[in-house]
Order: sequence, then structure tokens, then C-alpha cells
Amino acid sequence: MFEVKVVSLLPGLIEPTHREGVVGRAVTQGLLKVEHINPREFADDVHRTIDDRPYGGGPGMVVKYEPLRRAIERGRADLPAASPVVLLSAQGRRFDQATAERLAAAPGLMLVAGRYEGVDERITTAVDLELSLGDFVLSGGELAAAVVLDAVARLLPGVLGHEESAANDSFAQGLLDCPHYTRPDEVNGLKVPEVLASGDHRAIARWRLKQALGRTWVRRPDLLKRRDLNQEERRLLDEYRREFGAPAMHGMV
Ligand code: 9D3
Repeated sequence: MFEVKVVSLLPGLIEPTHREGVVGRAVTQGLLKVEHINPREFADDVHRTIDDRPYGGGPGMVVKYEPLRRAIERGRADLPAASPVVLLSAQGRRFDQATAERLAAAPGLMLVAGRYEGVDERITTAVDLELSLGDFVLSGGELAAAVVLDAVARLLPGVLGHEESAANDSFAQGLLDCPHYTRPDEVNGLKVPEVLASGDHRAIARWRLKQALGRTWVRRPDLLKRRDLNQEERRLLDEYRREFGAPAMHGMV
């Protein structure tokens, strides 16, 4: 059983996400347990104050060190010792699939979400890792924590069936996914690529890999730069380039 502690001031933003879908199923199957810890319960005054004005002035409020540290300590106390404590913050390293895989390999996980204009910087001494989802501004770390939990939960042994196995995920291969189609074979004059209905499984696999390589080349050349292509992949990508020409950001806004 993989245990997760979520430290946040707005658990209501996160809780619905582990009642549904893959994460919800992992919880009901007993493969994942999620507990919420609210730093407000660790405030030390009658008003349960968890934030205060920033030193040096400026707008907004800063989450206080002590309530947050106590909440983290409570969570640590009933997690396996090797469970990483992750602070979600816009200042963190960018979260990616490799990080999701490393987190899923640990015995447990703590996710700490900030709010307001930020948390007292000294809380970084109580965490192992700071993660961001990317270069955009969220109102707090709660939804980011839900995203990280989703990405980790689906990698836990037994959570996905054989069919949907995480090893097949395109990002696990360092490529974008190939296009998918279902019935009918023509809609609004738009046809399904013929090869997919050919029954030729080798040709279908080649077509899918070629599309995945081509789309990655057009849309996310940064991903291809970080990945070696074998001879077959280079040949398929060359074919794609000859057929589709220079990147015109096909299908992109
Ligand atoms: C507009 C506020 N900014 C200047 C004072 C700083 C700021 C503080 C707190 C910006 C964002 C946040 C809340 N964001 C997160 O906690 C967060 C986040 C994000 O904003 N973007 C991408 N990933 C993440 S993970 C956590």
C-alpha cells in the first residue's frame, strides 16, 4: 500500500480528485491511501492564524513556518522513513515523467501545497524536493499536488490493467502519442487512415511509431533532442519529413 500525506489549507480542492478515475480506483482497491493534514490545526493561537504579512512589505500574505512545519512533522511520523517530502511551488524544478517514476518507486510520499503569495522560505529546510508544473501562475499548490498524485498513482503496481499499462505511455518512450481514431470510418468527409483498418499489425505499428516521431519532431523538437533514435526510427522520421515537409505546426494553434 502506497501512502500519501497531503498537507494543504484547502483539502476540499484536492479530495474530489481521489474519489474518481484511476486514483479513485487505486484507493478503493487498497493500493493507495491518501490522508490530508491541514496546517490550520497546528496554528498556535485562538484564531488559528496560518499566515501573516511579509517582512519587507508588499502585497499579500505569507504562510507561517510553524503551523506548516508541524503539519509536515505529523505527516512524516506516520510515513515510511524513505518517503520524500515534496513542496509544490512555482519556484520548483519542472515536474516530469522521470520524476513521477522516481516518486512512485518510493514507499510513500508527502505533498505540501502552499497558498497566498507564498510560504515562509524557511520551510524549504523541512522538504526534500520543490516541484513546479510549469511556467504559469496558479493560485496555490493544491491542484498541482492533485496532478502529481495522479501521475504517480497510475504508476503504482497493479493500478493500471495490462491493457492500459503505464509502460506503453508515450511519454515513457520520450515521444508524443500517435493519433487515435474510432468508428465511423468517415465523418464530415474526414477519413480514418487506411492502414489502421488493414489488419496488418506490423504496418500499423510502423505507422503509429512514424506518427509519434513526426508529431514529436513538429510539436516538441526539444523532446527529440533528448532522445536517441535507432536506425528504424530515423528511417520512419525521414519518411514523415518527406511526406509532410518542414514543421508548419500541423494542427497546432
Ligand atoms: C502572483 C504571485 N507571485 C508573485 C508574488 C508569486 C506566486 C506565489 C504563489 C505565484 C504562484 C503562487 C502559487 N503557485 C503555486 O503554489 C504553484 C505553482 C504555480 O503557480 N505554477 C506552476 N506550478 C506550481 S506548483 C505550485
